[in-house]
Amino acid sequence: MKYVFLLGVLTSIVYIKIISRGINNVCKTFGDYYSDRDRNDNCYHNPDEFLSVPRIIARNGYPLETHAVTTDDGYILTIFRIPWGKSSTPPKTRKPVFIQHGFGSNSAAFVHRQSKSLAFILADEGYDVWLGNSRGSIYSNNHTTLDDSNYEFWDFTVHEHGVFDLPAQMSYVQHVTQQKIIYVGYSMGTMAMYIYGVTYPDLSSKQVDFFINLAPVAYLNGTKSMLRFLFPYWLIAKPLVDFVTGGRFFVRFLSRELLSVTCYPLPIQLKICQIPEMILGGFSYYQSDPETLPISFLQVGDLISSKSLTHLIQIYLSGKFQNYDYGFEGNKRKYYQPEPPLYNLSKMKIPTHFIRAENDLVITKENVEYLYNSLPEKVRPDYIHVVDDEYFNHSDFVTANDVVDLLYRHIVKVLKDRLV
Ligand SMILES: *[C@@H]1O[C@H](CO)[C@@H](O)[C@H](O)[C@H]1NC(C)=O
Ligand SMILES: *[C@@H]1O[C@H](CO)[C@@H](O)[C@H](O)[C@H]1NC(C)=O
Ligand SMILES: *[C@@H]1O[C@H](CO)[C@@H](O)[C@H](O)[C@H]1NC(C)=O
Ligand SMILES: *[C@H]1O[C@@H](CO)[C@H](O)[C@@H](O)[C@@H]1NC(C)=O
Repeated sequence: MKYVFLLGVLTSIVYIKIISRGINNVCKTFGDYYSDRDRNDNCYHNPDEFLSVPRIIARNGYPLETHAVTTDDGYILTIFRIPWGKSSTPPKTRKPVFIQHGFGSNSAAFVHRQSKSLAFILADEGYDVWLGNSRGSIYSNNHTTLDDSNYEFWDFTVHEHGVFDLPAQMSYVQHVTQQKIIYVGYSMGTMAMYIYGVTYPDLSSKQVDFFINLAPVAYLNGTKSMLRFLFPYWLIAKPLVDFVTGGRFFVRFLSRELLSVTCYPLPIQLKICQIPEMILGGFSYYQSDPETLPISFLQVGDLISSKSLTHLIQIYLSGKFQNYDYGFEGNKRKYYQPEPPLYNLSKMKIPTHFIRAENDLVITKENVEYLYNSLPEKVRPDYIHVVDDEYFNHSDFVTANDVVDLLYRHIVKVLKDRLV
C-alpha cells in the first residue's frame, strides 16, 4: 500500500516536472518535449509566442517600418514593411511584394516561423515586403469615428476588404514605392483581390503587376471541409453569437494564455488541439513542425467579423461568387434587385499565378479549376501549380514543416522568372 502511494507521488512529480513550462518552450523534435526541456540542448526559448509582429520582425534581425492607411469608410489599417533583407545593404529600388493573410488571421502568419517565414525569405531574396492586416485584426482595429465595441464596426465582410481596404493599401504602397506591386494572397486574401480586381479593373491593373494565388478562392461550393455540415446551423446561431460578441468572430475560442496551457507542452496536447483545424483544412500530422507549431498555434488566429463567415457560407451554399445576400427585401433596398449581384470575373485585368494543394479540404481542385476557367484568357496562368505533396493541406501554406522547399522556393522562382 505504502509503495503504491509512493509510486503515485513519484509519477505525479515526474508528470508535473514534464508539463511545468520552465524556460525553454520549443524543441527540435516532438520527442524532446517529453524531456527536461530546460536541460535539453535540442530545446530553447523562443519569445515569438507572445510578441507582436513588429517585435518579431525586429528580433529576427530585419528592418521594419510601420505604416497606417485610412480607408474611404474610415478604418485605419496597419501595414508592416520589411524594406530589405537581413544581411544586405539597402539598395536603390526593390520590387514591392504585398502579402495578404487569410480568414481570421493577421500578418503574423508570414513572420512567426523564423527562417521558414515567407516575409523573411522574400526580403532576403531582394524584395521590398509589405504585410497587410485585415480590418478587425489586432493591428487594424481603429476607425476614425467608430469604436471596435460598436456593432457597426464589425459590419463588414471580404467585400469591404476588396472594395475599401485593398484600394487604400495598394494606392499607398504604390505612392511610397513609385512602382507596381506584386500581390501574394493566401485563401481569403485571394478572394479580396478578385473583388478588388473586378470592382476597379482599370485602377487595380495600374497598381498591381502580378497576383500570386496561394489556395485561390472565389467559389466554395466544392468544399469538403467537415465544417460544411455546421454551416446551415451557423446561419441560425449567428444572431446569438452577435448578441454575445457584438459582431466579432474569433477563430480560436480560448485566449492565448489559456491555449498555451491547454495545448502545451506535450505533443499529445498539441495533436488534440490541432483536430479542429484539421477538420477544417485536411487531416494528417506528418507536416507538423515540432519547432514552430507551438508558436503558430498562439500567433496565427485573430478577430474577424461574424458577418464575414456568413458571407463565405452564402458563397458556399449558392455556388456563386456573389455579394452579401441580405434577403429578398434587403437586396432590393441595397442592390435594387432581389438577388445579390455576382462579382464578374471576366473583368479581371491582373495576370495571375495559381498554387493549390491536393489535400486542401477548403479550397478544392474543382473550385480552383472553376475559378481558373472563369478568368479571361489573358490573365489566366498557363497551368495550375499543385504543391508536390499529396497530403499538403489548407494550413500547410503557413505552417508545414517543409513549407520552404515545397512552396516558398517555388514562389521565389516564379517571381524571378517574371522579373528578369
Ligand atoms: C489605435 O489608436 C489608439 C489610440 O489612438 C492607439 O493607442 C493604438 O496604438 C492604435 N492601434 C493601432 C493598431 O494602430
Ligand atoms: C459549383 O457551382 C458551379 C456553378 O456556380 C457548378 O458549375 C459546379 O458544378 C459546382 N461544383 C460543385 C462541386 O458542386
Ligand atoms: C461581365 O464582364 C464582361 C467584360 O466586361 C462583360 O462583357 C459581361 O457582359 C459581364 N457580364 C455580366 C453578367 O455582367
Ligand atoms: C495539416 O494540418 C496541420 C495542422 O492542422 C498539421 O500540422 C500538418 O501536419 C498537416 N499536414 C500534413 C501534410 O500532414
